[in-house]
Amino acid sequence: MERKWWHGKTAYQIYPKSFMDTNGDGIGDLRGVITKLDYLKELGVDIVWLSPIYCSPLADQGYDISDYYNIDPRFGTMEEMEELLAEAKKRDIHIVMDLVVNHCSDEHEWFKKACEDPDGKYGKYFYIMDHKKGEPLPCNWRSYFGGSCWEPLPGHEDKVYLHVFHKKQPDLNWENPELREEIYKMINWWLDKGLAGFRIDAIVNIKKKLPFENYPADRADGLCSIDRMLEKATGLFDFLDEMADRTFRKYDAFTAGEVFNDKEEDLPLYIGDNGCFSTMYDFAETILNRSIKGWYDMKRVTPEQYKNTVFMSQKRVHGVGFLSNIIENHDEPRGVSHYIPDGECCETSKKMLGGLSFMLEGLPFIYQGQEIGMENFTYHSVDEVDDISAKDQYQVALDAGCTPEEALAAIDHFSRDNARSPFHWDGSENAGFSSGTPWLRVNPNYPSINLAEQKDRPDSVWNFYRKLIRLRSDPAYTESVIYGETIPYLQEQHNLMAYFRRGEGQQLLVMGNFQKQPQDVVLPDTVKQLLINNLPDLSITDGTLHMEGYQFVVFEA
Ligand code: TEU
Ligand code: CA
Repeated sequence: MERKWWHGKTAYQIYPKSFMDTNGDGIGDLRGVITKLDYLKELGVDIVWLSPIYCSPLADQGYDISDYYNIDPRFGTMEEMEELLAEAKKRDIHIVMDLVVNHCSDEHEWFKKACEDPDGKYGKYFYIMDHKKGEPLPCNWRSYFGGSCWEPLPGHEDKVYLHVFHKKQPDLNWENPELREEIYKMINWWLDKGLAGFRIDAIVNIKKKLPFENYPADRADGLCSIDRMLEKATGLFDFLDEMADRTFRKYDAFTAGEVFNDKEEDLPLYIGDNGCFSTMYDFAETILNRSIKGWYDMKRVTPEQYKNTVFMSQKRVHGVGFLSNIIENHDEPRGVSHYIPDGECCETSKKMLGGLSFMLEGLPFIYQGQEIGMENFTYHSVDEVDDISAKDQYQVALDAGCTPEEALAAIDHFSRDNARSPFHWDGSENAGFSSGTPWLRVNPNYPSINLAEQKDRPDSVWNFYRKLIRLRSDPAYTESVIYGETIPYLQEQHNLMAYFRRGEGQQLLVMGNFQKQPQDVVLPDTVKQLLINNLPDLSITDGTLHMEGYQFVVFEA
């Protein structure tokens, strides 16, 4: 595997709408990001991914872009974006934007023109099909956000358009070379501006299995998951390779693919030495226990499942490429609320989870607030929900026969709002996020979980993350922490997640006691110096480590 400049870095995802509001309108903005660059530097971050800030009606919080070449005024101006790039550069921070090109907004001028003249140039930018009222739709795919993925084309009763996400996110037709040219031009325009690269949204969806056809229905609505189509689609890499050649490769840009539904044999094509992306997220743990029925039917992930799944991913990728490791992002519950059993979420367990994920092979992405241990919040009513996906899943649960309380409980845990509530800067009103009314409810636990409280407290979650980042960037440990192979240790021992990172001439041992109860662990006799411990004490007798509940340690070994 070829070594790259970004392998030893630490990345950080900003969800701009909820990061820092500087003008009191309740919406986080680019000025807010600029004012927090020193904070990111202090934490030790090298690469920053900004969720979308392009012009957008925000039907899906910016993942519905109406103008790829401009900044939404709610987030700021192009001048501010340029200032951000320049200020970040001064601090040696690389800025990465979201590339959302499976679809655009229905308010993008391409779609408006397509509605004016479906048979003209722009009609061919989308998937528009003839459809007579009362006749079956072109296919029975269910959009990710619920309902059919076909919607009547505005102004044309006899036509429908495809949207695999929300109806305000019409899919772009990648089969059309003219459309692809538009996309490449736009990507290069941004890279010319000095952008380091992109996180690439929902990219597997750009290749459709054509012609459209039905697959067996998997719910009472008669529709089927998009997954069925993705399993059958072939030829994705023709598009991805062309895109990489025409854009990323020319700039040596950093790219992180949001890849779901990947086929086992495709890993090298995505992230191998000549792959189309630099890296892609490891979602193996993220998708554990998902159910075709919906969120209401999803079970919690056990520590054993977590461990075994992570080890499988690590094995699969070693020597091939570099995955990106996360415990959460803007689409997922807060990692600490999801992977740590209910009632056991505390600073010690938060540090353990962060440590276990951070010490793996791959590039760690911290999602804003993760570094202070932000948690899910509790919904009191469905009216409090903003997330379009959660709204749909509430209805899915009701349709399946859940009571309103059960349906609320399902979205309470999985709603994307959990991760999108504003960042807790301090204990002042609105957690120091905004002087106005925040666009989304601030988690009421901010007086106890906030950055100001944690910064000067040496044993805080925040200071623990800093230690992890420092270890990653310490050149003395590059061969083990960055390039070492992950070798499970005592994998059979229940609720113990332990592994070696074995590299040229050096080895580390990483261990987390993934339960509330203490447990004893026999240490290998190679164990040397202790590098990290999430508790003040360490108790070893006769080569056995007595681990407290959720204790996490890293040794040289
Ligand atoms: O998410 C993509 C996404 O959620 C699905 O593509 C994914 O395949 C599915 O959940 C797996 O089961 C991205 C963004 O991160 C999200 O915020 C957007 O809403 C979405 O794309 C549409 O742009
Ligand atoms: Ca603002």
